[in-house]
Amino acid sequence: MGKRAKQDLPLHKVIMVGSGGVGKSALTLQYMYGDFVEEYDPTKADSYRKKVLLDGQECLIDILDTAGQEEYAAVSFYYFLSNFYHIILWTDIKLSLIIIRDNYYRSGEGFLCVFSICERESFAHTQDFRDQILRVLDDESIPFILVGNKADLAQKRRVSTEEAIARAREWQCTYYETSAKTRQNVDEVYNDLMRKIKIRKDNTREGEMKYSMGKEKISEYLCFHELVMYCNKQSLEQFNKKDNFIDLNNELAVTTTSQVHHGAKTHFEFKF
Ligand SMILES: Nc1nc2c(ncn2[C@@H]2O[C@H](COP(=O)(O)OP(=O)(O)OP(=O)(O)O)[C@@H](O)[C@H]2O)c(=O)[nH]1
Ligand SMILES: [Mg+2]
Repeated sequence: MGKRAKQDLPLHKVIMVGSGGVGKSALTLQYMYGDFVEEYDPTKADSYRKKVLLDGQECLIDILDTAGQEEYAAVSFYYFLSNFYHIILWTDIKLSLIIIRDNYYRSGEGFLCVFSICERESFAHTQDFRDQILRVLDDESIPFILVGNKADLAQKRRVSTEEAIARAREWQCTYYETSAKTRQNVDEVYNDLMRKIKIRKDNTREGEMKYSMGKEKISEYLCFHELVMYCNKQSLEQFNKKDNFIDLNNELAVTTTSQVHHGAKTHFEFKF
């Protein structure tokens, strides 16, 4: 790779969505580190960044690996909030979770919507994820790929390739079958999504994404018990290194992880 500074490289932001246990983390870790993780450790929210070559050009990929099991996202969010509130109503948390999830989605430039070919329920849930994403972004042309994972477990298949292709055709998106275990189609699916993101940016004025979030829009949400952290670019970069926030439009950070507030208190202003 060349000597170009990391901050000059184009950055493509990918979000992994899908039900719990379908292999979002396993795919991410296989792509990032070339490892397959056998154990199932449900995710709260993790983000990864890596310098990659896409069609001979250096770029950065940012992957946000989300929680498929809502309880896990809720638990981490509860611990985070409980540092600020003594009494929190569960309904507030549920509402806040939806808002946080919506903000996640707004920060994404492309989505991998993953199900397990061995589990029909996870295939059914892809419709919910698709609906949520389109509701938030209001943009049918958002780069989006349907991913049928665990293709190595052919004897346990419960969703046919034809059925998945039919859904992808209906959504006018691409369908891949992957295996985080054998690495089948793992690089291909991330590269294809980055290509779609890049084409879209190239076609949009100065690479500005239509769904970038403005401060005005954020303020609409502040009437809820949402934690939104305003910060300057320097603090954002500091926290970037800790991998525990979501970069929104280069000036806003929202997070559900409990670790953040320890360092963040001095740097961020909390608004409710
Ligand atoms: N055989 C096989 N097992 C897989 C594959 N992908 C994931 N698994 C296994 O499935 C289990 C769940 O994988 P995860 O990657 O943790 O699932 P997840 O979608 O991140 O789940 P949440 O974080 O709860 O949303 C783990 O035990 C993985 O080892 C695959 O392609 N093939
Ligand atoms: Mg996970």
